[in-house]
Amino acid sequence: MASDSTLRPTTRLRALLGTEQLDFIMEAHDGLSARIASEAGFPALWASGLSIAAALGVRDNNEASWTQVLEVVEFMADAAPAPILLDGDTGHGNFNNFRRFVRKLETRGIAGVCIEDKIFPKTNSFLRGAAQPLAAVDEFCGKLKAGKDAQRDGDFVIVARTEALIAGWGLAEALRRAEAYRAAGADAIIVHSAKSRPDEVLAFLDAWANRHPVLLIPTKYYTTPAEVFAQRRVAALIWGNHLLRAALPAMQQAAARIARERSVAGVEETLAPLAEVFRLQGDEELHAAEARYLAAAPQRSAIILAATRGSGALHPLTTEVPKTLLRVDGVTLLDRLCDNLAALNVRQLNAVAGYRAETITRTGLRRFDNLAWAATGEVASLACAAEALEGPCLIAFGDILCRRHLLQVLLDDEADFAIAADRRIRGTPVGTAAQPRDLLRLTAAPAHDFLDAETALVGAANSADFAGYDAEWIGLLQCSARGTQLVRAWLEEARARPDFNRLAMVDLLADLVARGQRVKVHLFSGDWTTIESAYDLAGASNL
Ligand code: SPV
Ligand code: MG
Repeated sequence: MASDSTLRPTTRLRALLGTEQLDFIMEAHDGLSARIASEAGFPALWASGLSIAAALGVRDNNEASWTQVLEVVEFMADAAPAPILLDGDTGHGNFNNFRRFVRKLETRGIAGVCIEDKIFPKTNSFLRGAAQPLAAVDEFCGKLKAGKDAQRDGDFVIVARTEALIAGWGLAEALRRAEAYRAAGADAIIVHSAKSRPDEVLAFLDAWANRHPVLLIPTKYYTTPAEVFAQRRVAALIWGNHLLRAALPAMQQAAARIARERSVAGVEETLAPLAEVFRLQGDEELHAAEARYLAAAPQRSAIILAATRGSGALHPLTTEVPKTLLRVDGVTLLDRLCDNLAALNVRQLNAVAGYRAETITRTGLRRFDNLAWAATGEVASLACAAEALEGPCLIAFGDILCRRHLLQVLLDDEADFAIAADRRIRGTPVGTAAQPRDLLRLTAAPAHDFLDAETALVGAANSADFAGYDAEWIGLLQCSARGTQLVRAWLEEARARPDFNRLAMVDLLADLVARGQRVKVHLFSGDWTTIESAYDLAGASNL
């Protein structure tokens, strides 16, 4: 019954105290050691004050505050199914502090607490034990009663530990105290001893005559066979500090050897493999939970059209590289776009290269070459990457610079076709001829030009005459899986057109709309630019 994991930890610990058989309770001091002890099959754990303090790097003198202890035992309870009996030292104050402590332990899933009849701040029983003052019996009994009255779960266990033998007050005093604590409501008694022989403990057990459950901590009289205690119907033996002490030489030897050898190669095979660390942390459960609860990450891809050298105005800058490799603040347009897309979970990045194609070598970027780049347009370039048109896909110009949120809005859009547009059509520097732009006509131009908004496309063209247009295309087309297939089919069909090599992406957009496809338009204000001149390049830093 004690190991029935459907029962509350409190109920399991209580049952363990009541059985005829001798049980073994293992020390643990953090979540990891609690899990290890629990896996080893111990039906309950002793959250040792000594070990918790040592693991925290402090002394067993109440140097760790009671709230810090609470934090530790909460990790332990979360990590291990076995019920936890906390070494509560002296109860962290008087009756009032103790009853509050009991309530808090219950909320953290702790099954029981043991308090000892010493004075706060206590010292470990094996350090100058004979010099340690004991609490007044009445005061300690009041503390036990307050704890029992405070517990909300009737099965929560409170163990009273007498230090009468440790302090050298003798058997009669140990018996007197144990009886007083039993009468005050303690669920079990611990009589502690620092002797290497069990005689005084056995004398206690014989006189006690099993009138109430007893637990022992045979740290010093460890050579006594457990059978001796089983015969006297001791409820449980607590192995008080052994996992902590097992870890110490392992850590010390590994640390010394690594320092000495200036390498970890020598110790590697003596260490737990990382896989064991992950197993103990429960990674497998998380992995399974992710499959259940996390939406599958969308398989996003992008095709970047990066074949152009750029207009004549840029030629002094693009002698060696295509336009997409021009740098703004030291980073190429292509890298910046790819980095942003990668940060937005776009896994498959493709680019169509043309002019100086061999200079596009970014790792992880799949390159398609448009060998006829000098005589063809954007659509012909896209057709070179037709086989990459699979699943949701973003088609992007390689010469744009835009803020990441703009990409995010499009990538998150599940419409078959979604594009980004700027309500402000970029001007042309004074004294130069008006440059043709990718212009859009929209169903309804929003009232404000400073708010991001959403509308739909009516028509599109590359034109130097802005009249009748509502916005400029930002050079980004997000297609759903279905949209991508439609684009692929459209490209197949378009290849037969006599003007195929001259087609621009806006022609594709216009044709989609003409065929009744809805092209959703996200309107932005600024937050992007294309590079068409050294003037644009200089201004791009501001973005
Ligand atoms: C502890 O483990 O912290 C104990 C047992 O209280 S002993 O160290 O033996 O006092
Ligand atoms: Mg202790």
